Amino acid sequence: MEKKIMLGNEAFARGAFEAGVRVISSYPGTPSTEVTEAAAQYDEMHVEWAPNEKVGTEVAVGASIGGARALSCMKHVGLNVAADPFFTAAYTGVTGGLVVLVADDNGCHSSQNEQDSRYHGRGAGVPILEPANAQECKDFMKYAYELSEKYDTPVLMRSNTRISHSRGIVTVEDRKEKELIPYEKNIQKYVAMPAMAKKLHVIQEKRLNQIEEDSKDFPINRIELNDKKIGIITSGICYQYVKEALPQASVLKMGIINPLPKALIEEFAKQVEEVYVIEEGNPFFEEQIRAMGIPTKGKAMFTIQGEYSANMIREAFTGEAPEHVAPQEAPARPPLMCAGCPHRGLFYILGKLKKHVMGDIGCYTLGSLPPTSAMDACLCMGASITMAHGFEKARGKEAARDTVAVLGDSTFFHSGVTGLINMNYNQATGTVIILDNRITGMTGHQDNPSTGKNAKGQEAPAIDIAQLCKACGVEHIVEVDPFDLPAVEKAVKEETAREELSVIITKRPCALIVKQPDIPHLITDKCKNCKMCMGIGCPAIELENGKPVIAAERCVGCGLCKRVCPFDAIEEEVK
Ligand SMILES: Cc1ncc(C[n+]2csc(CCOP(=O)(O)OP(=O)(O)O)c2C)c(N)n1
Repeated sequence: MEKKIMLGNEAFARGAFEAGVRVISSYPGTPSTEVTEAAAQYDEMHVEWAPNEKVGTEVAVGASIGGARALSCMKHVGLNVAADPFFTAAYTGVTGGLVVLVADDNGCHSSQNEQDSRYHGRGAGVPILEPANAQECKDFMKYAYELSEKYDTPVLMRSNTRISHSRGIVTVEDRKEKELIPYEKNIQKYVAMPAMAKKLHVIQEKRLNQIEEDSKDFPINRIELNDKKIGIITSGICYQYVKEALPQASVLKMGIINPLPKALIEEFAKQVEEVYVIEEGNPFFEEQIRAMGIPTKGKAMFTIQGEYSANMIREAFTGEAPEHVAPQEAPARPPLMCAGCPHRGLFYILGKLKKHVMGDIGCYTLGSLPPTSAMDACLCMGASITMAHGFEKARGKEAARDTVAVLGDSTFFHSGVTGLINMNYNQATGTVIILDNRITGMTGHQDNPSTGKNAKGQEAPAIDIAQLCKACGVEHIVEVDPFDLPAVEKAVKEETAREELSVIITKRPCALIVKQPDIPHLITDKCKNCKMCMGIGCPAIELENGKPVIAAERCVGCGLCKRVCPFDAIEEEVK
């Protein structure tokens, strides 16, 4: 059998492939994105980017009803968007095996919160599996499909940044093709209306109780008995930290984390002197284990915020300071818009015009940082448009003259378009700015409904954003190049002054997909040190002896600095 070094996310994709999955529909979100990207490499599976997680999950449910094994992947906040189909699919159950994979972001590396998805799985009443390394990512995936079909339930596969983004050795096997399960109409099971749902809820509860009873024999849980003074109950990445920090301790490593394998927990607790629960995030295990009447220690020694580490656990148990500390803190590298980023021109103008900006989630969220500091709020995907609408309804039409909503192309399709429909329907007068950089930039360049390519890189129909806005009832739609600063300024001034709903679409591809002319610029003697060029926040411009200079190796030659210089002091470098 072949062994490969794989990212946790690649191993999840491999697991889906080997399990005979036929349909995958996901929305990108760090740290889950690479599962779908890696899955798209396998010709045997239909893999697609959906416009959002609700759509992706519903597509997977439809594929399952159609008799195929199916998967939908997302980041933790994506599960909020998918919660509607997810909670009810937990009642209806499945035909082909159905897995929803969610990757949490303990430590908020790339997210707006540290939401703990285990509560969604428990709330929905579905089994949750949590692997602890890349091999388990693959193996648990295959096991999840068996459980899903055996117990007639969707399974939540829970990962997080460290599991998804760590590499490990994985033994790969062949794909086992699964025949499509014959389709039979079954309205009692699949039409979730009140009369059916009441009965389905009873079935769901029974199935969960059955899983709990059977879980003591699931091969994905194991007790590792060592020194019996310390008994640790853990799962996922924390298992790895525990093994490194306290190799002598006894451990119950859970692979199924909802329902908890209670019989195993009781058996383990009887064998050790003291039970400790080590879990990142909320006291999800701890509260349930305490409710079983087992005294535990856990959150009192640790925290609900951020990530744990082997050092942190070692210190908590032994009081010893970490053995290996990095000699120096790495220099801080705050996130920045890339050199040549098309979003920069718009934020420069919005800052200049001192507009209130209801922001959204994407590369452009960085417009909130100095020097542009041109964002007032950012909540969740799609909320720019709806917050701007609420702001206008609270403060009156005059507020809409000073306020814009700003969001990207992928975010517009994800959940912005419904907000725009609402604005038109409820007679808003504000301005929405859609930053069309032809890609889903923030998560690493996934295609979306307007890019003309699908998840496999093949040609696909492209939706015209302006036409879509028009169909939503917006009469005033302007398209501008965000690097044409006078045109952007004119558009923002004119459209915000309007007493009707308007949309500005800034069109310029992401600097990382379209190569710029690449002629570095330099600042000549004409410079009067007014520092206007510093105001665009370009990572290629820095101060040297109090004067701005352009670092040639970072400059991509976009020329935006040249456009803001009032003294014509910036020129293309002549080679
Ligand atoms: C519900 C939800 N799903 C996924 C994400 C991850 N995510 C952050 S920004 C973003 C899309 C950004 O693309 P776009 O709107 O086109 O802006 P760009 O980054 O290209 O400027 C995604 C998918 C998220 N934060 N929330």
